[in-house]
Amino acid sequence: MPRAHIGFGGNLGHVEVTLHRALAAVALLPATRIARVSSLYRTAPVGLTDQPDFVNGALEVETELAPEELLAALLRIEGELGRTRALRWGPRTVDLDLLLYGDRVVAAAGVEVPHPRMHERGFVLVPLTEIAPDAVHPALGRTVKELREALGPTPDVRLAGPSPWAGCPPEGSP
Ligand code: PH2
Ligand code: MG
Ligand code: MG
Repeated sequence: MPRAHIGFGGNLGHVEVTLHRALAAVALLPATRIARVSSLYRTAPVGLTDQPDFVNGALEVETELAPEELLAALLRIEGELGRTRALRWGPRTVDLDLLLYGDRVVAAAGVEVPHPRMHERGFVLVPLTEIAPDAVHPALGRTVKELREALGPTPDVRLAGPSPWAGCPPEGSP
């Protein structure tokens, strides 16, 4: 089954509750199974710095949904959890970004995979390295771990504790 990686984050409202609900919604998508979830990280805002810190993480799914279908589902979940798009890079209740979809490179209207800025961002690469260090960025030809190392130190990305989803699903479950 194809394997995809999703970055998630938020900085408005009860962030950890909202992220938990977002993960629950992903777990309920058709033909989709959550394989790994990273710890949660408290991260300084990037882009627009005058906003609250974010909580960020990453997850890995196995899915039969096509990249466009998965992305549409993530946008729907964002909307259901109160996401509005007032300001580019501005504060949000929840953001679900499709980072990687196996070795697929997709550049179509509304769908860009790998995520165009993932390799520049500590708040993406630190959690992603935790769950998928050997995943290869198909456009750059480098592993997630190599991309993370190329960033150097990331003091703005601090461990905020294990995700409540750590260990889900348990080792060996189908
Ligand atoms: N998302 C952005 C812009 N800036 N900064 C942090 N720390 N975490 C994010 O998830 C984030 C951001 C746009 O998606
Ligand atoms: Mg984003
Ligand atoms: Mg987004």
